[in-house]
Amino acid sequence: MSTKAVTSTQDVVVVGAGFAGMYLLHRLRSLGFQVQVFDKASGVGGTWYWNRYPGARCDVRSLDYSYSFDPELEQEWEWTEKYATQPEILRYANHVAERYNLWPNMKFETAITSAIFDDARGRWTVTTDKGDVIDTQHFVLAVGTLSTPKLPEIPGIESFKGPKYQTSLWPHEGVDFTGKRVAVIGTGSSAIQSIPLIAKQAKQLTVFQRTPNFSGPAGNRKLETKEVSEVKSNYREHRQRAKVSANGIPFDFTPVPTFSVSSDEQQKILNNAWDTADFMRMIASFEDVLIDKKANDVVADFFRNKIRSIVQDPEIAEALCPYDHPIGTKRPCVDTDYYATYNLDHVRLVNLRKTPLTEITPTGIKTTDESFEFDAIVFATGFDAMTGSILKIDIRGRNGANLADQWKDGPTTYLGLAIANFPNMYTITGPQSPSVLSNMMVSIEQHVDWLTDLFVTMRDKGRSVIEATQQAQDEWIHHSSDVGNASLYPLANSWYMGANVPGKPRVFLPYLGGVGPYREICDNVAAEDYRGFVFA
Ligand code: NA7
Repeated sequence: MSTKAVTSTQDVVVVGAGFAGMYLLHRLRSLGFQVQVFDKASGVGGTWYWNRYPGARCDVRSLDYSYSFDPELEQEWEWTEKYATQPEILRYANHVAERYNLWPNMKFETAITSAIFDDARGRWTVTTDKGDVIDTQHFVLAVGTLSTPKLPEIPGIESFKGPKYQTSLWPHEGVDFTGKRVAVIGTGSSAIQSIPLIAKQAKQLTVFQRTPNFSGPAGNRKLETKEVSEVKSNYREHRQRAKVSANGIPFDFTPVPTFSVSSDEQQKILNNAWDTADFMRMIASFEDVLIDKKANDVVADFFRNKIRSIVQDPEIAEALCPYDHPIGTKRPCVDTDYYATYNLDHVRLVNLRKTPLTEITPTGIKTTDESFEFDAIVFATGFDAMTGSILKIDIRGRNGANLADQWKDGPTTYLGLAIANFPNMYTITGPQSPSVLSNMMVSIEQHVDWLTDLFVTMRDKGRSVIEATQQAQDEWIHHSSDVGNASLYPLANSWYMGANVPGKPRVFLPYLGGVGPYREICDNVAAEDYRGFVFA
C-alpha cells in the first residue's frame, strides 16, 4: 500500500477516455460499479482528440465505425460521409459523453503515473500527476494502441527555428500553410491523408519518404439517404455479421484463392474494386494474399501499376512504388488524390533510400546531397504502437513484479486482456488481441462486454482477485505467434512488428486469428469459469 494518503476509493480505475474508456464507464456505472476514468487530454475521443491533422479520417466506413451497444444511439446519430472526418468522430464522442452523462466520472488533463498492486489487500493504488491517489479493485488500461507519438531520431531535430508539427499532436486551432515552404517527413497513413491538403495551401511542399506505402482510392463521398436507411433498418444483423467476421467489418463477398481464377479475372476483380473504391475488395478479394507471397505479388503488382498510371514522372512513380514489404503487411492506406499530388509543380518527393536524411538544421533539412530551406516541418512519423502508452506508467504487480521488466523481450498477455503477475489489471484491445487488425469499435465493445461480465461474476460470487496463470499466458502467446508467423506480416518492418522504434523487441503484436474466432475463444474461456485464470 502506498504511503501517500488515498484521495478516493473506486471499484474500477480506467486509463483513457477514448471509445473504450467511455463505453466501459457507461456499462459498469449502470451496473452500480464505482468507476473513475482519467485522461491526459482535455476531452473525450482518444485518438480522435489528438489527431487533428488536415484530412484526418477513419479508414473504416462510418456506419461500421460506431458503437453498436444502443440501438437508439445508432438510429439517432447521422453520419454524413462514407469515411467520417476526425471532427465528425470527435463530435460523436462528445455526443456519447453527453447522452450518457459520462462527464462526472471522468477527470481530464490528468495522467496516470504509477499503479502498484498491494498483495495483502488485493487492491491497486493508482497515482496521477495531479496528486490523486486512488485505491481501486480493478485497473483497466484503455490507453489506445496508437497513442504515444514518436519523433524520428534525426540529429538537430530541436534546432529548427520555424514551427514544427506532429500529425498526432496537431494544434486545435489548425494551421495555415498558405505561402509557406513546407516539409513533410513520413509517408504512412497520416502523411498520405494530409499531403494532398497541405499541398493545396503550401507554396512548396517537399515530402521526405523513407518507405513508400500501398494506398488505394478512398472514394469518399456523402452518404446517400437510401444506403443509410438500408443499413439502419437492418443494423442488428449488420452488427452481428461484423462481430463474427475476420476483422470486424461485414464482407459482402466471398474471397477466393488467387490462382483459382485466370489472370484476366484477377485483374477484372481488382480493377472493379479500384474503380468502385471498395477497399475491402482491393485487399481481401483473394483469401491467400497475406499467406502466399506469389498471391500477394499479384495484388502488389496491380497497385504498383496503378501508381505508374497516375504519376506522370516515371522516376517519381517508381520511387512511390513499395517493394520492401508484401501488400497488407503494413497498414494499407486509403487516400484522396495522394499519388496525383506528385504531378503538381510545387510538390517534390525526396527518396531517402537514395539520399538519406542526415540532419535537421535551424532553417531546414539536409540529406546526403542537398540542403533544403523550410518555413515549417510536419512530422508524420508514427507511434510507439500498442505497448508505448502502457509502459509509460510505472506498473508493479504481485510481489513487486515490474511490467517493463516482464515485457523487455516483448509483451506477454493472456488473450490480450490480462497479464500473469498483474492481478485485476486488464488491457482493452491489448497486444495479442485482434486490436489494430480489426475495426476497433467492434473489438473495444467485445473487450468491454467481456470485462463487464467478469466484474459482475466476481461481484456475484464474492471473488475479489483474478489473475491469468503463467501457463495459460504461455499457451496463448505460443498460439498467437504461431498464427502471426504463418502469415507474411513478419516480412515487413512495420509498427505491427515493433520495428519502427529503435530497441523495441521485434514481435508481431496483434492477434491474427480473426475477430469472430477470437470472440468465441474469449466466450468459451468465460463459460468455463474463466479457464486460464485463478481467483483469490
Ligand atoms: P506510420 O504508419 O507509422 O508512418 C510513419 C512514417 O514516418 C513512415 O512512413 C516512416 O517510414 C516515417 N518515418 C519514421 N521515422 C522516420 C525517419 N527517421 N526518417 C524518415 N521517415 C521516418 O504512422 P502514421 O501516423 O502515418 O499512421 C499510423 C496508423 O494510424 C495507421 O497505420 C492507421 O492505422 C492510423 P518507415 O516506414 O519507418 O521507413
